[in-house]
Amino acid sequence: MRKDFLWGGATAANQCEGGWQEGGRGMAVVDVIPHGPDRMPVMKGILDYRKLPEESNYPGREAIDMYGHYKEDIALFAEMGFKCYRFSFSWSRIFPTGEEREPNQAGIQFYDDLVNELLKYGIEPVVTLCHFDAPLHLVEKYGSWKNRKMIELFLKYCDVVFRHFKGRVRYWITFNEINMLMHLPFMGAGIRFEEGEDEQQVKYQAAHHELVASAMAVKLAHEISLDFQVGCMLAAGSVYPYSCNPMDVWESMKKDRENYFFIDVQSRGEYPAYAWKFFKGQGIELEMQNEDAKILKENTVDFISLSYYNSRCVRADGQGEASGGNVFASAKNPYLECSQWGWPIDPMGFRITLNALYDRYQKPLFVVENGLGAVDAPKEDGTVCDDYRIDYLRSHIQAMKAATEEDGVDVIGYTPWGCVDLISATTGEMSKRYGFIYVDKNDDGEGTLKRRPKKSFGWYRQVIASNGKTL
Ligand code: BGP
Repeated sequence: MRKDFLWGGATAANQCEGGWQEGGRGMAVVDVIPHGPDRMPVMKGILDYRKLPEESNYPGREAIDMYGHYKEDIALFAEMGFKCYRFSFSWSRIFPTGEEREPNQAGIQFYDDLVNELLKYGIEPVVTLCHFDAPLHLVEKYGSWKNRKMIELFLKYCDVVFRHFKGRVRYWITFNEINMLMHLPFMGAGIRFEEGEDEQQVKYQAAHHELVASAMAVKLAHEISLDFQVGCMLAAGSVYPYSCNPMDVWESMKKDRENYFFIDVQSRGEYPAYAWKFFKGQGIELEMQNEDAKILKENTVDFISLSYYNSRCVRADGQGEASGGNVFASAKNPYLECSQWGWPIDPMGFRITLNALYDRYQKPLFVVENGLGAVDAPKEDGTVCDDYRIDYLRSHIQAMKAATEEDGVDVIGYTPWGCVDLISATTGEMSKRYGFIYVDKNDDGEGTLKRRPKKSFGWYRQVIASNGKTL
């Protein structure tokens, strides 16, 4: 691994920060996404959160209260030897409605303190600008990313944080898992469908707005500081053909392109030919402005960040058993074991995915999410022996090492997801844990929020200390 490899961990405001009414923060979409059976329909934008029963429970509102615990959490990250920490700014903490002229000083102050705390330990901050938490006011007033107005509001927010954190934050990621917009449009981009709306049309129009906003953010960042590195972020995982039947192979190529589409625009700077043909075939007509093509072309990303949890698999006949895996419908791959939540476990797929992305884009890759969501059962004395998590991470780090050392892929960092236990995005559960640090809280929201290192904590510390040699 490179000497300056960025070992660390990742979280996001929407799943760990809490403090939803502290310091003048405005409401964000995450505050109205409930736990329980209504969660999926709300995240998909087909159930209006305003119609939810009053007693609904919204786990993101308190989450693990990192707002009140960040010093303690960062001290633990430092103890593990983190070189970097990926987290997100909550847009509505800085601009509570998204429309204020001036930022909320208390919000800026919170991130000042957090960033300074990281720097105190020599931990490089990696900031996601928007991770599943569009300001709710903008959803209500403009329909969120359906509306081009969002570009200007997003850039105002970027302008403030880029200038304010210049010299302290170097790595920026525009939109977390930008392709999630296609699967969970409300969570991903604040999109709620109205009766009779053509969902595909709406989603691709919103995607266009995000893609232009992302490119304009790259432009702005580079104008403000030559030192800034700005990346896109893909929910990655190569799609395998179920068999060598050419129809399965073709189907897998099409499925891969549904995801590559976003990065093709953000990294190569233009809509790929297959996308234009697809839009035509589907009757999708995008409203674009004259300057958009130039903006996209001239402001491509500096690096490509990605999450990898599992590979996917597809068969053209649509038959056979289905499998889970982060809302990406997939055929069940008979060669792979699955996690307790039905997500396939495929370290070799990680190597394949890294190679595929590097072949396609030839830009540095930053793995900003990877990990195993599992139930942890603390013993009487509170210790958690999470060998299953260690096994998952070990095999994936081995695969990443093979991709870099044997295949020549340029990977600049690795930040396992949910380095401290937090709320699951897809299920809203606390019991789907990823962390090296156990947080005492259950799915009903009860617990002391006390933090405690798990067995994997010590294991990961020595991985970092040996730059990935001791696994
Ligand atoms: C990614 C998200 C994260 C995180 C992760 C794990 O899609 O970027 O926010 O939640 O998936 O998913 P889950 O929490 O559903 O297990």
